[in-house]
Amino acid sequence: MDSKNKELADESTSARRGFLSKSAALGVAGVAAGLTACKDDAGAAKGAAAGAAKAAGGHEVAPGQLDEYYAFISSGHSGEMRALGLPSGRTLKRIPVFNIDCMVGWGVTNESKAIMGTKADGSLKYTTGDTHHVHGSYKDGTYDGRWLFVNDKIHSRLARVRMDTMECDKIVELPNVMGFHGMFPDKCDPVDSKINYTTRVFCGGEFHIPLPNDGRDLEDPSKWGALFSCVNAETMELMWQVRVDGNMDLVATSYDGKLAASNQYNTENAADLSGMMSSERDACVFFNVERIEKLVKDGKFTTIAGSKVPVVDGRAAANGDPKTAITCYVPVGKNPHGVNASPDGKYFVCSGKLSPTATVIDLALVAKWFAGEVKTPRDTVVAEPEIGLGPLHTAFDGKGNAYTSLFLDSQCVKWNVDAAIAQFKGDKNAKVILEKLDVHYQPGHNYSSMGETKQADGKYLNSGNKFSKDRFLPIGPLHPETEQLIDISGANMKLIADHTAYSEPHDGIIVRRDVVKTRQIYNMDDFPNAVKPETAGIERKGNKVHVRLMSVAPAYSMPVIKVKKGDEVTITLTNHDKVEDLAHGCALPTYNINFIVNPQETKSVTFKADHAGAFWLYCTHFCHALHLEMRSRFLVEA
Ligand code: K7E
Ligand code: CUA
Ligand code: CA
Repeated sequence: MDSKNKELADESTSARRGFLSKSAALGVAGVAAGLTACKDDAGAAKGAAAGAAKAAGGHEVAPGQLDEYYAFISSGHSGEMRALGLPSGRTLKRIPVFNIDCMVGWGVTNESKAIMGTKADGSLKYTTGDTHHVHGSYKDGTYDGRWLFVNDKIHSRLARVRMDTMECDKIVELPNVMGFHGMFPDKCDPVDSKINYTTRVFCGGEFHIPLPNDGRDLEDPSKWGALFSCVNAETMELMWQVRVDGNMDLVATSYDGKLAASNQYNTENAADLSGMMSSERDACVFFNVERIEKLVKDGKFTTIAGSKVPVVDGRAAANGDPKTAITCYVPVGKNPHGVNASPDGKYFVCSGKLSPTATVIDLALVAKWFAGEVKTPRDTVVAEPEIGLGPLHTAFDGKGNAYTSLFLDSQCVKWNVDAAIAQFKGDKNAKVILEKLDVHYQPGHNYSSMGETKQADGKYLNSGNKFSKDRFLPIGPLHPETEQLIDISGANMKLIADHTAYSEPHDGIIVRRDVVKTRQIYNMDDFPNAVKPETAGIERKGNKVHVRLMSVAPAYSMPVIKVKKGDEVTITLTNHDKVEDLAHGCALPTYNINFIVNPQETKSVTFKADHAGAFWLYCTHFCHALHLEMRSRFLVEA
């Protein structure tokens, strides 16, 4: 940094302090009051905890008090992930993943583009996304607070979000997969039970395609196929893929790490609607993870075209002997949607969609089938109760009850798993259906508090409804979705709140707040390109100009930045403010640049200075009473 810049930085710091102390003394500045309040957040959180407990029973969380749970949800074709507080339903954050977000600059900065993936010319490879399923990483059967994973159905990508910063840090594209829909992390290693945490993420491919999809077999869909993929959770690289018969939809994993499964609505391998509905039963396909990895290790795999990922054959024809099979196709109700693991680790429940049933599959029996001790895959089914019309997804309360969304009935049905098993065995007095509650309207996923962990606590159930119709003030043709919160702690389900959601959340998880440990301020040294006083300033190499900028409220380190028309300009901005919540923006008119930097964070952008003139580089994020004055002149000489 040249001495002038340093002077400016020092000056702006002291100017800010001077301003703040003065305004605080006068008692006029909301900024100053806010900053002071931030410092005592430990005490504030304690008070809020007591308050939240008091508010139990209702969904209202009084001002200044904190929610008991986070909900992390998908957003469908808006391409992001969202964080809400429950029970209030307050939106806490939109986490851009596959979409472009000009508030934070996701898809604008060099760093986010590198995560999203670029073409040779540096532009984004994709600008659209379709997120359906969010799941957290596990340890010992419950969330470890490390990562969230989310799928992109359109471009078959898996993304990872760090839970400490709630930002996406990696995205991988699955080769030879189209319509990557269901996804679930594993909870344990299949062989080494000491590895009792997530190391793999399983991904189901929904649409069958020519393999490879290079123009061959266009007229013969019977030759097309779908792949089940495994991604290394740490490196986010592909480990292996399995070719299956039919398609895949949702994915579930067992607590012992040995099994993963996907429901299949197109066992017919059909290419049109009537064909996909032609069989009376479809399937839930189970994967024997240990055997798959043994095949891969022994080199018994192929690869597809340019991909190096090992592909093993999981089709029924290649898996006739259960003792060596890597897949087991369990017949379930027609065109199922959804497969969910019960928190006691014993069962997977697969809903019928076109059959009014849910199929309960006993995982111990699946393991026995793989050992050659069970006659047919269908013998692993221990219950198949009739529960209502259009059953899709099932959540659990940890007390033996299941809650299935009924799309056609617009209801949530509560049923008892043990009673369903007793009924299946012939007990005519078994009371399977406990209650049906109307939801508004046409529910897709539902999900319960901690319900996909061993710590399912049976407090809340969220019903994500696809149609809201008359539920909210009209806003034109496109209605919001309804998210409805149901209290499931008592004998009866109680609908306690509606809130809107912008289209279109599918699945989510409800996580106890103590699981989530966030960082409020970055470490400057986490960013190798951080701009420090000694490196700040402008550097030219031929027509490449690097502007190394620092921000300290309410100024950037350079009041004037001069470049020449035609230069390739990189602006790297490090926010030197250390105060929690003190982010700055960086917008450059005409040049389509807009991003923010959080405290101690560094981001960069690169662009061609192809318009001569004066452009005000200004702060977009309200940071200070002199926020509007926080701007520098970016001068492009003709
Ligand atoms: Cu049912 Cu994509 Cu999980 Cu939508 S999926 S609801
Ligand atoms: Cu810096 Cu607004
Ligand atoms: Ca079917």
